[in-house]
Amino acid sequence: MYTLYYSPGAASLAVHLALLEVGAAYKLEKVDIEAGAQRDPNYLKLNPNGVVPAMLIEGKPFYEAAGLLMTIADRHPQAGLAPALDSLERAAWNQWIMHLTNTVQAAFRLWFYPQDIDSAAEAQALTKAAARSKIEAAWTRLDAQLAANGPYLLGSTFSAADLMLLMLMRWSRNMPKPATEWAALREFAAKMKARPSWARLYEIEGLTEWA
Ligand SMILES: N[C@@H](CCC(=O)N[C@@H](CS)C(=O)NCC(=O)O)C(=O)O
Repeated sequence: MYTLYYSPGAASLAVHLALLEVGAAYKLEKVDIEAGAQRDPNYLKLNPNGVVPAMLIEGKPFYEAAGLLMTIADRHPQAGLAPALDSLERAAWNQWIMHLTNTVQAAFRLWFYPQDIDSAAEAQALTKAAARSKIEAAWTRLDAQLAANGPYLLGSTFSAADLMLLMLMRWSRNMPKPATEWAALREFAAKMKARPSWARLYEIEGLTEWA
């Protein structure tokens, strides 16, 4: 049994999708980010970084969206979200999830929270411009990858890496140049959104945008 501490559409989304994909039993606890619940002392005991998600696995707290995603994939091998440990596909899977979290997701953090670097308005504008440029450069590379070797990040095999990519693409929906402006990424999103887990996620989290 898992308990996912989530906020609708936040970094918990990929983890929630993975739980749905593997068919695991789980409970949800909503963290009201707007109200600052992520900084509540009780929540900080679960995730001392004061961000969403956190997840209890057999009662013990863990955090970091990409790590949680990989853990779920490994704990439910029958769902096929993670390639075999000694395979080349696994090396590619590790590569993509790490790239998505430490490069693309990190740039999104700066896009959404430029005040992490400096609270002055001018500095925030500079940070956002740099984040946008990093995100768009990443879309260009990911689009080329999918165009040449898609339709998924591992080629013909769907995996947990695709859940991470879909979440990040969704985050770009209100940016000046959303990820769907890139043709192969657009096709990828359409394919991923046709999975039953996507509709179920929207229903449970109460999401409407970018359905
Ligand atoms: N590296 C973390 C980042 C998590 C993160 O930045 N979460 C955002 C929501 S998407 C959050 O909790 N924001 C509230 C805040 O920073 O106060 C992860 O992947 O779990």
